[in-house]
Amino acid sequence: MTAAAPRIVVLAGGVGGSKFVVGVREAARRRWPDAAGGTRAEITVIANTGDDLWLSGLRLQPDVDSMIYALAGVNDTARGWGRAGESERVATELHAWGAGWPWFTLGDLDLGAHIARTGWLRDGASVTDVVGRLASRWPLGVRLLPMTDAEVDTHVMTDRGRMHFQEWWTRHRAALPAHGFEWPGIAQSAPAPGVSEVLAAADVVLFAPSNPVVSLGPILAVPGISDAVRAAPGVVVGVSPIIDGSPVRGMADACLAAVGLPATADAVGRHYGSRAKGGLLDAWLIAEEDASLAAGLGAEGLRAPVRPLWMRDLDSAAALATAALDAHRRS
Ligand code: FO1
Repeated sequence: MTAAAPRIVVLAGGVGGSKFVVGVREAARRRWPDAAGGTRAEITVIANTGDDLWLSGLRLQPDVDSMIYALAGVNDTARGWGRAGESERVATELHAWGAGWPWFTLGDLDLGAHIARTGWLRDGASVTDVVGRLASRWPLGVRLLPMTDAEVDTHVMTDRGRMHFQEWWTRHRAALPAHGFEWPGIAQSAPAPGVSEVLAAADVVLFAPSNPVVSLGPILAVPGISDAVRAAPGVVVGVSPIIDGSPVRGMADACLAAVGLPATADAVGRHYGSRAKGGLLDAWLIAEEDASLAAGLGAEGLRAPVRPLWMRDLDSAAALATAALDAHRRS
């Protein structure tokens, strides 16, 4: 990476991804401050839209909204999704009408975003435009791009048939045996405007410690994005979402099992692969608890610096982001 303020691109899912992006923003503010309390670094987040869904006539974008709410500091940190100080008057009415899903709650404040988004989409705006308009409400300090303008909602193949990802995740808590995931239409989709360009100009590309199957998986499955990462001129660094055989958060282990991958930091690192060998990463940050895996990954061409990966607060998230930004330096 150059000594000047860098161009940083982060591939990220929702809640875990947004914690990491908040850390990246903080790390950049500390190292490359500007006069206004922000950063001279350019941070672009490419967000997963595979979690998106239509419900009660509204378009929901859970990962985009988690990212916006966390960067704006209006997220519900205790529950892990949605807005802080939320109420559920409309949801109570919807449930009384038998509308929507009884296991999926649309908070009143959150509904404001869904209604605004759906209205703009109905008026003909693209997903990129809508994400930009939602993100402009607060000074987030990052540019937020959806991975694609196409609708490519995740479907899960289960013992009880095919269902939308949100039904499997939220209603069944990912406990229903799953055999795979599909993103109908993704093969015909294209990166959203700006995605290929920011990757081609990036000094560093970071893979957030997001779910490798259903968060980063769809981003990388949009035709052109994996190739753009492989061709990126800067360093590409991933952060393991698995520590000591367990997901840092969420139910990534169920997703990994469904695609036949063990929930280990080295299996996920190999899944992305080393750029030197046709894969995606130059370095893969693994936790101190997984230090014994570093040598094996290194022997296969994937450098695996061992760092503290837990994001407990802003300082630890910024320290992790700094470690990722510095991973190109030999240690
Ligand atoms: N997660 C839940 O566990 N229960 C819910 O009722 C729920 C509602 C919800 C509404 C809007 C939204 O943007 C997200 C919501 N989530 C809910 C979170 C979401 O299902 C997942 O955690 C993410 O999509 C996975 O990244």
